[in-house]
Amino acid sequence: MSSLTITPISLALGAQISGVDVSAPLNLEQRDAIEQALLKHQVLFFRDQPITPQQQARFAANFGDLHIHPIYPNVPEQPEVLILDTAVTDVGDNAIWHTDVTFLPNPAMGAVLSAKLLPAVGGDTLWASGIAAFEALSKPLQNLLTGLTATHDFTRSFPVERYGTTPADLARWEEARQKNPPVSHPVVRTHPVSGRKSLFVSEGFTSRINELSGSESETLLKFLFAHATRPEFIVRWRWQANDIAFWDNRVTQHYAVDDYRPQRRVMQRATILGDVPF
Ligand SMILES: O=C(O)CCC(=O)C(=O)O
Ligand SMILES: [Fe+2]
Repeated sequence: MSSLTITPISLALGAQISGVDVSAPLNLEQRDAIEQALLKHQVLFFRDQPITPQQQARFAANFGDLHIHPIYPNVPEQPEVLILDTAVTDVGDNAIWHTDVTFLPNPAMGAVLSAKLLPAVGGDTLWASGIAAFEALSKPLQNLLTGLTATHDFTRSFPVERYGTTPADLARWEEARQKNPPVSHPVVRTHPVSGRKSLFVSEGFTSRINELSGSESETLLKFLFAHATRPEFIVRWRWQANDIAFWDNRVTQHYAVDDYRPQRRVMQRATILGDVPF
């Protein structure tokens, strides 16, 4: 038996987990208990978990292959761990509701984020449950959305104006853009393990609903972006240094509140690849 303690912190999603050392190798029971908790609570929070990039990558790799981000800087000796440091990168693109890397044909199943340096106050992160959002829609709208597909576009969150300011950055951005052409995903995604249905569009990357006219798509997406992020479907996390968040990126979106600058904030993320959404 694993000795995890799971304390829900909101009704739609989010639970705090104690009784495990994330920096150490997990045994099978611990791994499975964490996976079960993730399926149920969608985002897990662990307190007081100082962790090296190597340990973070090892923890994340319990749940799948890791992704190397095309744009964000990474830890040189552990490139699967990216660095979000306000002293290095304009991280403002995370202050928009988004699901990570949905510009990939197989977006992340999850991500593990570690808080390294925090402002005295501010810099919270919010997660929203796409399952709660979908279930709250009326049946007719659920039926309309099921079967539709949407385009997810890398350049919505990584526009050339912000990521191509020097010739070297421009070359990196251009390569990333060519390697990540727009992709289509279902508007309503079925969780590959739990079978639960989730709204799978987000402002960060979703540019249009393919089967609708331009103005229909624009209006419906505007509604869905607002609906998906209603307070009822959200958990807000107030970070302490050495906290770790682990979210199910298949059924959630998140928003990093950009209210603390010019204070510095440093986070590190390991991103776990998932399967092709259906
Ligand atoms: O900095 C944060 O709190 C979250 C940033 C983010 O969007 C991510 O790590 O995927
Ligand atoms: Fe993100």
